[in-house]
Amino acid sequence: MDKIIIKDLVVFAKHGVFPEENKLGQKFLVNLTLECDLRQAGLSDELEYSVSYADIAKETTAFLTENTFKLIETCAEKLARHLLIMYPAIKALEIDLQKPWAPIGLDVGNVMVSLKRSWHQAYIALGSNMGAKEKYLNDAVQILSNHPDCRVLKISPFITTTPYGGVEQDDFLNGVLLMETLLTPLELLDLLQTLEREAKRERKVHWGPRTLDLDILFYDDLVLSEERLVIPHPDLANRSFVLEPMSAIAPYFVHPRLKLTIQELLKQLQG
Ligand code: A4P
Ligand code: MG
Repeated sequence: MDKIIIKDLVVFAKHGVFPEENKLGQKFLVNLTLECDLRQAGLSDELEYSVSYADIAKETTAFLTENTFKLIETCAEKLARHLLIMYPAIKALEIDLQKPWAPIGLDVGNVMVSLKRSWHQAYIALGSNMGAKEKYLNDAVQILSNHPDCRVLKISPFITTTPYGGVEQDDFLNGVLLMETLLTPLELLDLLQTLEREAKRERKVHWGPRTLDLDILFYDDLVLSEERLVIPHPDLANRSFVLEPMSAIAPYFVHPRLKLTIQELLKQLQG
C-alpha cells in the first residue's frame, strides 16, 4: 500500500509517570507512516483524494497536548485510534513515539514505542430463533454500526432457516454482515458476547434456542485456534444458514484454510 510519512514532528507535551513530567512537560518526537491509496490523488493532483499531512501533523500535536497520559504506550495507542477513526482514507498506520529526554537519571540517547494499527475486515453471522427475531438482529446491527471501533459495510438479507444441529426448536432468522473494526479478534468476541448477553440470551442447550447468536466467521485472512476463539468459524462449511446469506454479500471471498470461495462452499454443501 502507498504511504505518507511524517518524520520528527516535535510536540511539547506532559506525558509521564513522574508528577513533575505532568507539570513541566518535555519534548516528544513523532514519526507517522500512514497507509493510504494515493493513486487517484497522484493522477488528479487533487488533495481531496489524499490525506493532508499538514492536517495530520496539526491533529497529532493537538491530541498530544490536549491529553495527558502516564505511558507513551497509551499515547501511541490512543493517537493511532484517534487518527484511524478521524481519517477514513488511512487504512493502517505506524507510530514511533520518542521521548528522548525522559528523566530516568541515566545517559540514554532515546526511548521510544513503536506500533502499527489498522482496520480489519470481519464477517459476522447473526442468528435468532426466539421472540422478536428481526428486532434482535436489527438491534445488533444498529449497535455495531454505532460503535466507534466498528464500521458496518454490508448486511445480507435476513433469511428464515430450519434448525441445524438436531435440537427441536423454532425456525431461525439468519444473516451475515461485513464490518471493518479496530478491535482485535478477542476484543471483538467480547463485544459480540456483551450484545448477546444484553439480548438476554440464555445458554441452556448447546445449539438450542437463543434470542441472539453472533459468531465471528472470518477476520481478514486470519487462521486462529485458541481456547475461546476459532477463526474461521470451524463449522461454517457445513452451514447453509451461514453460506447462503454470506454469498449474497461476498460470493468470491476465499476461505483462508479451505481455499474455496463462499459460492464454491455453498455449491459443495448443496451437493
Ligand atoms: N467460539 C469459538 N469460536 C468462535 C467464533 N468464531 N465466534 C466460542 C464466536 N464464538 C466462538 O458458543 C460457545 C463458545 O464458542 C463461545 O463462548 C466462544 O468462546 P456459544 O454461542 O456461546 O454457544 P452455543 O451457541 O450454544 O454453541 P455454538 O457451537 O456456538 O453454536 P453455534 O455454532 O452458534 O450454532 N440452525 C440454524 N438454522 N440457524 C442458526 O443460527 N445456530 C446454532 C448455534 C444451531 N443451529 C442453527 C443456528
Ligand atoms: Mg455461537
